[in-house]
Amino acid sequence: MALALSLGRRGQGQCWPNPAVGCVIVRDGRIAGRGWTQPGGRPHAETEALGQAGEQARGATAYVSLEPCSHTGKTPPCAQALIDAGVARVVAAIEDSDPRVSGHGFTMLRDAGIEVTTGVCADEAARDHAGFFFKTEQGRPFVTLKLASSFDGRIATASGESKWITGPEARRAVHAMRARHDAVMVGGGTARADDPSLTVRDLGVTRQPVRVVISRHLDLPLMGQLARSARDIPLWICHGTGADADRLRAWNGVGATLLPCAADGMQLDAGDVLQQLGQAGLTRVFCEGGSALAASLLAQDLVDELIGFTAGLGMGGDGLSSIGSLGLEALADAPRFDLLDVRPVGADIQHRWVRSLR
Ligand code: AOF
Ligand code: ZN
Repeated sequence: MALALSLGRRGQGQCWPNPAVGCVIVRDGRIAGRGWTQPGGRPHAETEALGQAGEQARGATAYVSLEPCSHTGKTPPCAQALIDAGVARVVAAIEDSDPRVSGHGFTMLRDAGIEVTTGVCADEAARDHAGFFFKTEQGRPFVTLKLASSFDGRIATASGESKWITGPEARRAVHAMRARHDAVMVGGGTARADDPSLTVRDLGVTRQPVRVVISRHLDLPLMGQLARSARDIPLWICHGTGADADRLRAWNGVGATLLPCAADGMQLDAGDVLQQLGQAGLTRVFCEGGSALAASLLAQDLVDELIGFTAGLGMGGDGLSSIGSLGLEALADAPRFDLLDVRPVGADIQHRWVRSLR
């Protein structure tokens, strides 16, 4: 199952709106087939592994990181494929949250006389599939917030200088993280200040993550890197319903996808933005700031994983804080996270945190 889980993770960021599943077929103690969900979400992991195993699947055990599907979509159900291949036993990590499948896959297999074991490495599978589970159960994607800052949590000097706070190794680690998410998201302020391209570079990815920019008034540079590449790499802009018609036309003209979202005071409502992104199929979103967007997400308890890169330099209280105002009075109201792991990356420190259930 550990192998099935790690094969499945190869598909993260590549197979939305579907979950990234892994499958290993074992016959007489030897691996006969390995598979994972393919880019775009199909073929499914089981189909891939069964194709490799061929006749070896007869009497074999299939290890799958998610319940095999039971619905007929664009492809026939994986549960049926496992039955037809003559698999004797299926070991699954966790039940599928898709109402078309949820439990029916196991029933189909058992009804066909296949021995089914579930719940193996369920906690790890729940983490790996968190994006897909969030989308099907809450309608929004899993959100990772990345903040790269100085020792004192600043992302720019008072004059706005921000390149570069962390070193090249940390930036390469960020590109690898982008690749494992369906989308990279920034606020309009960051898009204006940094003119980012938000692509994955030097890692040989086949499917670039969608670039998402949150900008209520659509006041973004039409000459920038995002606009220039919008025909080749998806660019989605979440904007307010009152955005200027000429700007809407212009962004439509450069190839951006426009998603109208509800506003909440001066800004877009982060909850509605995420619902729109979930509806559009995204399961895992990697937010890279800036401080205003980070604050809106945190204020609404919408950050599931927090990744910090901290550099060994101090920028002082006149620098821009990585998280904008939260208006907190009591420390008890501060969004709290539990430490997952820490590692040095080049000259910087990477620390990962998960939303605390306390
Ligand atoms: C599996 N193995 O590798 C994946 C599964 O749109 P379709 O027909 O491709 O079906 C998508 C659904 O299939 C998705 O919502 C989820 O329930 C399941 N994904 N199932 O057996 C896989 N990716
Ligand atoms: Zn399937």
